[in-house]
Amino acid sequence: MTNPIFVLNGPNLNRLGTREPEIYGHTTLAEVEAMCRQAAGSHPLEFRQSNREYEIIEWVHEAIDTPALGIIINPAAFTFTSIAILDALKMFPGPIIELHISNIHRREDIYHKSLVSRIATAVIAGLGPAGYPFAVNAMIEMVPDSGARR
Ligand code: CA2
Repeated sequence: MTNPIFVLNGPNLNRLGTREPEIYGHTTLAEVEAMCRQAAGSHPLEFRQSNREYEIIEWVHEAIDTPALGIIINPAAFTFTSIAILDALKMFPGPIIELHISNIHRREDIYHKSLVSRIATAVIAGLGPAGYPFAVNAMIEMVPDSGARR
């Protein structure tokens, strides 16, 4: 059994594609999930979204215990506020890709200081929804022994 890739999404991303298309595009989160599954091929993928910090922490613990091959996380606003998610991610021994649809560094100051970046293996920001399948491919290639058969 191949270890799954966890793709975790934070608050408000369930509304992707409905507002601010100039920043986030028109793609919905369901479409982002389909893009990830296509990139993953036969590789197992857990794709989740929550507006609750607690739930995201629980999912990181699940990724640790499973264990997941790697975690791709768009923590959304929790990127800038959640030491609890940072602490949970620190316990995960595998690769972590922090992902943002927008380029957070081109935006207002409040979006500049990610707590997660200091422990992330890699950071993807500004590629739009295309960043997700890019991250899935990168994760599979990052772990040569991932057993991916596509
Ligand atoms: O660019 C990203 O992916 C972000 O993580 C999105 C977060 C924002 O707080 C980060 O700075 C960057 C916000 C997500 C808001 O979700 C929306 C959902 C529907 C329409 C517009 C935004």
